[in-house]
Amino acid sequence: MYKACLFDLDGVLVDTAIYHFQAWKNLGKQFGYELTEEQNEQLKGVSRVESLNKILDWANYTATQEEKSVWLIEKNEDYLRLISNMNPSEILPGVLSFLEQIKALGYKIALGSASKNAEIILDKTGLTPWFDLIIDGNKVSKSKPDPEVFLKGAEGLGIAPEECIVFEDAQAGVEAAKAGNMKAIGIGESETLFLADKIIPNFIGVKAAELLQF
Ligand code: B16
Ligand code: MG
Repeated sequence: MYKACLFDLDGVLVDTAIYHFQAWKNLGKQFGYELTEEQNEQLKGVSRVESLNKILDWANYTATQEEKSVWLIEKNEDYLRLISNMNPSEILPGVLSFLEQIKALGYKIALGSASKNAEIILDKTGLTPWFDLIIDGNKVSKSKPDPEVFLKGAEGLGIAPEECIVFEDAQAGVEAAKAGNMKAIGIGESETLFLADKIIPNFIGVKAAELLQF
């Protein structure tokens, strides 16, 4: 009955959260703020502009529109520098075997990421050929937990939302999948992903045919 798997990128297929963290930390120093790892957790799956707004809130800093525009560009330039050496070794453990299994089982595969840099990351890690469709931050106007990114994925594949399974590491992403009438498999901890239909810690040793039974 299920025909497509829709994957979030950061935190599911690759771990770019460390690079986002470094780039936001570097930026925070400009207004004297030290971002913590706990706060970085809350930025997972959140768009670039919303992430900046959250950090400014935590720092209690009222920025002008001009400052914000400059900082968004600076953060992204820093991030692009940090990911410039990414390579296939940064694909998270078990992911390639899982993709092989679902391809063999006949599932369509799409990306549903908030990142505007998703295509660069997929290319650098060699993941691009696995995808029938890529929906990223450049193709949506509403951020997760709005289901737009996943609904566009289903529509682009020509598959009903009810026949799609989403893989997400962020609470906002799981909410987006559920709001889109899809099954959600959380990758990570049950404390944050409790709304998911199933939760796995990672893809190591996962048998797709069993996991995708609902
Ligand atoms: P960018 P995902 C998200 O990707 C990241 O988790 C989040 O930390 C980041 O702020 C967002 O992409 C936007 O990324 O600045 O590259 O456009 O988890 O939805 O794949
Ligand atoms: Mg993510």
